[in-house]
Amino acid sequence: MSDKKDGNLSWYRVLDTDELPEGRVKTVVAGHKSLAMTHFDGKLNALDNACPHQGGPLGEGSIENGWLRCPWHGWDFHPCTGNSPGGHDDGVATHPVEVRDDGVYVGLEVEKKHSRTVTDVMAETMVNWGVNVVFGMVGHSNLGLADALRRQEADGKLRYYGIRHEGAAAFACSGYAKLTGRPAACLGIAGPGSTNLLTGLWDAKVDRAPILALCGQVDTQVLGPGAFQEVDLAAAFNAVAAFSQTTLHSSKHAELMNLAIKNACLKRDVSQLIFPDEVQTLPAAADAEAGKPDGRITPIEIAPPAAATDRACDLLTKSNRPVIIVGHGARFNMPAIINLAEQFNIPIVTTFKGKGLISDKHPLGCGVLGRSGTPIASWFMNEADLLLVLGASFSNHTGITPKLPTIQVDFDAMALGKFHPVTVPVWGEIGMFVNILLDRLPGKMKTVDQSSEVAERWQIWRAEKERRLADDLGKGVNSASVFAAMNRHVPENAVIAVDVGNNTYSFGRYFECTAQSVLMSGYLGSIGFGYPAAMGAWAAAPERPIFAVTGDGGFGQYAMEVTTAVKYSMPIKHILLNNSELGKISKEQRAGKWDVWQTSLHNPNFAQFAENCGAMGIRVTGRSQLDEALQKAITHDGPAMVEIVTDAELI
Ligand SMILES: Cc1ncc(C[n+]2csc(CCOP(=O)(O)OP(=O)(O)O)c2C)c(N)n1
Ligand SMILES: [Mg+2]
Repeated sequence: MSDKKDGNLSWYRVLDTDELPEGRVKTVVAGHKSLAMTHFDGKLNALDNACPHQGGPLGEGSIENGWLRCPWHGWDFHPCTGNSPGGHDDGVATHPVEVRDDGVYVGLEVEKKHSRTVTDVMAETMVNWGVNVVFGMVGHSNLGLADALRRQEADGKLRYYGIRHEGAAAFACSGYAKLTGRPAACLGIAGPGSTNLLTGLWDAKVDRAPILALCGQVDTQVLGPGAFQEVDLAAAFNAVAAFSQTTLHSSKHAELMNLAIKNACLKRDVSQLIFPDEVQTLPAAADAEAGKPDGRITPIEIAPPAAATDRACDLLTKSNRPVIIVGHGARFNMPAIINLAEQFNIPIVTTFKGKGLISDKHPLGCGVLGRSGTPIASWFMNEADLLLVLGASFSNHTGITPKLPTIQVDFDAMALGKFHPVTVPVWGEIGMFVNILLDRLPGKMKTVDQSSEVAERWQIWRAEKERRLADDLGKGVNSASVFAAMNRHVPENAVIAVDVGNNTYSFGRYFECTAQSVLMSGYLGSIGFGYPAAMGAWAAAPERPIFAVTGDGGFGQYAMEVTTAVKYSMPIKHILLNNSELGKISKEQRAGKWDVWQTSLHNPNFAQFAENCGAMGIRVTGRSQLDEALQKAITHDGPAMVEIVTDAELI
């Protein structure tokens, strides 16, 4: 629509001259204003498009017996004057209309310049803290906040991705944080939009990933009795949020955002801010300053207590066959840890969540320990005389033995000796601790060189993997072949977000990492994580190749997010193992002597589905097609799915 200024009026072209027939009403938009245009008694009229009763859209009403009737509750207004019958004073305002040669124009008062709101101040605070990626869905009860985010986006300070299900927003933020250690924000409306965030928030929480949830809420004056979409969000988020506050009229708005982000970052946990609708657009005080992290956040490189490091050094110098076990908590300390391992000939195994923290090609890298691991890692743990556990949480899945002398280092005192006593619990930052060892241990260690054993064990395992490549029961591709093909094609600097299920266990077992980063739903173990987490990884590291590995069951939960990847040109390469069942559950049912029940899946042709969404889709039914399919997907400039029909038995 063209827009012409004239004195204090802006003139907007809203209709073609013959567009609206006599006796009809229609909604038009002029600038940021919605109007009900009527054609009555040969005259075109522009009325405010909100019934004074409850804001009903008069443009969607009808003209009956000479009156414009509100579609919601039947209030009447004169179609030309906007007056109500009987001369009551609750009519609607009208605006000048001109019929010109090129169309119908409405004159509106020149729009006032946007005045800064409290949510503007909070959004400015977010970006000052570096929280500049938001995944979410806009809607009725978050539009004021959304507008503040939009303004940051327009200034190039924030990126916003509109997802198809808020659960994907929270998983995307979790993936973002697991990769970077920094929070992103997820946005939902009151009620269902916010409750949809919960699973992803739990995922972030239990894996110690910082995350910020921004939740719309109904107006404060209707809080309580159970208004439309009113859910007590503080109560609903009580168990998941380490920090949760409602933004009020009288809040210190910048400070609330400061605190929310500070809590998320330092506790590596969930922060939630709730925004009642009308608070979102309150004008900010003239002198309101945005918050910032300066002076609010401490460096975290604290040294462990000297007694603990002394005991740890003592044990290490007496050990002949120590093994280092690294978990996700050591993700950002690997150069120092690998340096330590190399100096003193210490093999490194990882937890599943730590997969890839050391290259499987490194002479001291022994792969993943536990249920999703290789026989190499467990062999070295079993042969060790001392375990040095860095940033791992002793999950069942990993199965770190309680029988060996153990030094455990963690930033969280509660994580030390979590399930059983350890010989030396060391409370402190891993990087600091490792640097102390690098300082103090030279000349004192008497470890045997285990690198030839590492090579030998890998050789045995690789030969076994090779033998499995040919397995074929005529029911689909075997998993060993899928991941052998990924080994040939996935770039070294890729990020791989995996899901949950047999597909993921097989990935853990067969894929060999070099420098790839692997992201997963560790402690929560939620299916559906893989694809949205890849979206989050892309937002964090768009320069890296991004992969998702999922099964058909897990992907089914967030399949529509392929359209999100297409919309925002996220070039995610999705490897989908389609075995037409909840394979892991069938296996569990068999192992538990249950009947196999309700695990079969009725699937679409996923590759065609991806194509329908605007992505590339390739369906692979035999292992000879794997190389070409992967190559094609990887070189495709955009999101691509390789759907592989796999055999549920050959995992
Ligand atoms: C949200 C959620 N619901 C249910 C489960 C239980 N669960 C674990 S694996 C799995 C099956 C996944 O099926 P699929 O993605 O096809 O993987 P497959 O085991 O077949 O490779 C289910 C239902 C879960 N972990 N998370
Ligand atoms: Mg499956």
